[in-house]
Formats: sequence, structure tokens, C-alpha cells
Amino acid sequence: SQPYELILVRSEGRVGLITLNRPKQLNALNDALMDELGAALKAFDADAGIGCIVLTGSEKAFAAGADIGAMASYSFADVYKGDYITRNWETMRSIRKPIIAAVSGFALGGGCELAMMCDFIIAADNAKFGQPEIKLGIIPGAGGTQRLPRAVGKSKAMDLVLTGRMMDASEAERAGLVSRVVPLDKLQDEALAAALTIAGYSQIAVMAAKEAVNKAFEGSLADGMAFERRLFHALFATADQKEGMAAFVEKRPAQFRHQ
Ligand code: CO8
Repeated sequence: SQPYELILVRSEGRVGLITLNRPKQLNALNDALMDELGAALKAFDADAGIGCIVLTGSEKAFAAGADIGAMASYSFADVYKGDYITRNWETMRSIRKPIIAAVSGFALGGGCELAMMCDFIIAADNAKFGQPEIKLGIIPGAGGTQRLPRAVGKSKAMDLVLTGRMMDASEAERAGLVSRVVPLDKLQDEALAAALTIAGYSQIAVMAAKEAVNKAFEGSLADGMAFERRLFHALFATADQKEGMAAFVEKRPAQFRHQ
């Protein structure tokens, strides 16, 4: 039996799969859903049998944003104190294993931000991305004004954030927001295959790679380069590095033991 009501959780091999499951509300993100998502992510992160996580929604919507009905009556004091909306969005940042967003349909507002908080986005050809908060008299609140410019550049980010228009999958791919676009009926298979590939590598190297790439977004180039160099050197202390390089030299598949 599932411990969750608003998400579905299962695993396949070393991959943990989380499906947002409020279909009637187009997966609008309320506090209860974000609590469940955080708990499921933490559980997979702590599970030695899991090497990579896939986060997905329905065909029609990855997530159409924060739950507008729930937010409508909040005051400044409610949201500033952090009892609502903001309290459970930071969990995602603490997850050290890679998270792939498999996006079909709408990824709007908080839904687009949630996808951008993942490590990369694979989009179905029906995906639509946008930050329509401006239409509601607010601005993005979970990193949209920060991650979107880093992903697509200032001009397109300003266009999207200020007009509230949506961008389709091919525009998102051209702009660099998504890593690949695949036919809708191939999305789940493609995301799972990518996740299984990642989960087959050394868990230590994978976590170090994620940490180092994230540094590129969070600090200066010089700090990022120094950080990358330290981690790069440190990986020579792992058994998986010895195995990975020996396997290449010996022309055989590597058997990583994640140590
Ligand atoms: N919140 C609540 N309910 C929603 C939301 C939402 N964001 N989006 C859709 N729904 C509901 C609709 O109300 C509707 O419910 P019902 O059937 O009971 O009337 C159902 O889902 C289906 O929606 P539609 O009938 O509207 O479906 P359409 O196919 O006609 O349209 C759209 C789909 C274009 C996606 C449309 O639903 C829409 O524009 N939705 C709102 C999108 C939006 O504005 N998102 C941004 C919300 S604000 C936000 O995300 C701020 C994030 C801040 C995060 C802060 C964290 C720290």
C-alpha cells in the first residue's frame, strides 16, 4: 500500500520513480503534495538501492503551478512566516542523487520551477513551459526569476516572465531549457533509460558530478573550477575509479560497487 495520496512512487532496478498525481487539478502543487514529494525524494536519497530518480506528471500536465485556489486568500504574513507555500520547496535542493524531470503537457509557474529544480529535463513534444505568475499579480517564487535566465538567457527569460506566454517543447530545446525532446509515447521509456544508465555508474562519481555542475550555477567561475578540481582529485581515492579505468584498459564492462 502506498503511504502517499497525491503522488505515486515505485522503483525499477536502481531507479526511483515519482509521479505527481492530482490529475483533476493538473497536478497543482499544494502544501500536502509538496510535503509528500519531499518525503519521497528523501526516502529515495537515503536508499542505497537507488541511484537516480525520475519525477514526472500526467500526459496533460507535469504541473500547472502552485495551487491558486489554496493561495488566493493568503496574506503577506501567512506566506512570509513560511507556514505556507514556501516551507517545503527547499527539500529538493538537498537531494544529492540526480533527479530527471520527465515533462509532458503543462509545466507552468511552480511547475516550471519544479522541473528546473531537477537536474535536467527531458520533454515530450507536447510540453509547454511558462512562468505566468505575472497574470496573477505576483512573480515566480521558487527560483523562476533566477534559474530561467541561467537556462535560457536574459532576453527570453524576461519575455516569458513579463508576458506570461508559454513556450513549446521545440522552443524550450532551442533555448537550452530541456536536454532532449521525444515523442509523447516515448517519454517514460526515454527518461527511465537515462536514469538506469546514470544509476549504473559509480554513485560517488554521479553525486560528485551533480554537485560540481550545480556549482556552475551558484558561484563564480573561479570558485566553480576550484571546487571541480578538488572533487576530481578526490575521485581518485575511490575503488570505482580504479575499476572504471581498469575495465577500459582491459576492454571489458566496468563493475561499479559504489565505493
Ligand atoms: N492551481 C489550482 N488549480 C488549477 C491550476 C492551478 N495552478 N491549474 C489548473 N487548475 C485546475 C483548474 O482550476 C481546473 O479545475 P476545475 O475543473 O475544478 O475547474 C482544472 O485544473 C483544469 O484546468 P482548466 O480547465 O483550466 O484546463 P485548460 O486545459 O483549459 O487550461 C491551463 C490549462 C492553461 C494550464 C490553465 O489551467 C491555467 O492557466 N492554469 C493556471 C496556470 C498558472 O497560472 N500557474 C501559475 C500559478 S502561480 C505559481 O505557480 C506560483 C509558484 C510559487 C511557488 C512558490 C514556492 C516557494
